[in-house]
Amino acid sequence: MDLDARFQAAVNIAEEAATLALQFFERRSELTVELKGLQDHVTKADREVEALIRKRLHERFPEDALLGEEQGGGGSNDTKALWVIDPIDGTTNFVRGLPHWGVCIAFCKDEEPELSVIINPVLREKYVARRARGAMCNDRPLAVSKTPKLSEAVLGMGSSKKSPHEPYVDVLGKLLAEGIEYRRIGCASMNLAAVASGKLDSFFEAKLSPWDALPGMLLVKEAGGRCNDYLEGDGLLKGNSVLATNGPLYDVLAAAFGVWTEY
Ligand code: LIP
Repeated sequence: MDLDARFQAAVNIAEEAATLALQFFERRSELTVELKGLQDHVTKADREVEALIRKRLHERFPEDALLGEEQGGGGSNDTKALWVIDPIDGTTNFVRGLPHWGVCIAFCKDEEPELSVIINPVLREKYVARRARGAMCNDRPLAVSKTPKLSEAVLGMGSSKKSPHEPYVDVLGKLLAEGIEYRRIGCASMNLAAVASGKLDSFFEAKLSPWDALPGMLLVKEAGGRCNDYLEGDGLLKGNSVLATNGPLYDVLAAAFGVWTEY
């Protein structure tokens, strides 16, 4: 299987898709915003960007399976060669004109993430990662932070209507008592890119889909970070929680958030 060809194709396709997404972003007042659920938005931009990515990937690698936020796919028997696509991660930010959103593509071979690309065209940031070959932003190597303790940490936090809000409030209160600062960016991939870049020390969200999680988690791992095993318990099909850290903070945060999963 030619992973080098797939990596270069993913970069080129993500760049073309990000250009289209940015055109929609600049004309977002013309978009009709639909609701998939409470505070869960979708527009023509999401659908057309995903359609473009799918078209280009199928043209190049017709034998590969595709799993995307808007069109689905990727059944349990499609794990040998699977593309995972979020055409616009951070749709709520996108429709409101906030800059924290990204076009996300990852490729998994036998359920092992091999490569990922995340592009934020507003901030002009292109993140790439290859398994066992590192992570970069705009061709510069990424490295996680070295923050050793919670009282010095800035944590990324995410939540949605996919999970009850009580645990989020409860655990956040306990962490604030430990001295943390936190940021609520509203886009999983941009949180994970910030962890990989050393700008945040960790990111947690109780339930995320694979297209939100896998591209950025590979970035964090390849930048020297430590993450939970997202794919355990059939995460690729059912989703899972995400804890991505700089390493030194993993155990204390896994203990704090571990209570979360017992709710
Ligand atoms: C979003 C994630 C975010 C989560 C939202 C939503 P989308 O992805 O990036 O972390 O809290 O509920 O899932 O739907 O904008 O691609």
